Amino acid sequence: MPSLHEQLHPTIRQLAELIEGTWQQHLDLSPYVLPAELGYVEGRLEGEKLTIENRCYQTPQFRKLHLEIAKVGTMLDILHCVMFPRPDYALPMFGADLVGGRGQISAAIADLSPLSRDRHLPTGYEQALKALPTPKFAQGRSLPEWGDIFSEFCVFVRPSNLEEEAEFVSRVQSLLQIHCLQAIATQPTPDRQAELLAGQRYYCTKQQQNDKTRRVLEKAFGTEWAEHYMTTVLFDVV
Ligand code: BLA
Repeated sequence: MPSLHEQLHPTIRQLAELIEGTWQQHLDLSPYVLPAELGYVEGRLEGEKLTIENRCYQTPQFRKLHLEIAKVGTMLDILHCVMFPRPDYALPMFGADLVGGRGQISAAIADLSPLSRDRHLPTGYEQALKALPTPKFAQGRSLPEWGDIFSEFCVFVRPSNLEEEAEFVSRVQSLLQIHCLQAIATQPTPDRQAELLAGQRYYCTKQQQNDKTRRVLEKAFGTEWAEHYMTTVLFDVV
């Protein structure tokens, strides 16, 4: 059996490798144990096999680093990644989602989303993000109505060709590099824990409203399983 990684859309596989490589390069990773039975799962969606593979770590700054790849038969390849900060670190939430099918990526989104009460990114992040080249994509997509969690630096596009796919990968690489370097230079602020926890709850509650994700999971695994997975693995509220 070839591994799931080898069967993925090349851009999705490239991004998965880039994310894991960047984590290994900059962060002090230890294992993060997922709830039982949820590391590798298989279900069926309209006769097609849905396979999900999870990679999870924790670090001194992050309570959970989650990289998930999923494949629905030959139709749909998905990369999902979220970096959940420990609430005593005033860090934003990194999130990325790449959804592709039949050779075409239909949705590519990546952001560093603020969790603080004032909904601003820390100054160091703002400066570094403003210094990046402005990404140019022919087909920008508009955010769903739950998308008020994302920052002004969020990129949400349908890449038109291979150059734009590469441009998206490069943007994610920049976001990850900024995030890792800022995070390891950040001192904990335990007095802000309640505020940051509330920000993380708000973020997760909004992401749980993504009906497109929910529908895929419900069709393959049922309503209850989808709810459990979305609230304990994808966007667990601490
Ligand atoms: C969209 N997510 C989607 C779509 C699917 C999934 C099928 C629709 C694609 C399209 O409109 O072209 C499915 N995504 C999944 C599944 C998983 C997944 C099944 O992660 C997991 C098993 N979603 C995230 C994260 C972000 C995110 C971290 O998981 C952002 C940081 C965003 N996905 C996101 C957004 C959309 C989307 C904004 C578009 C939603 C819409 O247009 O209504």
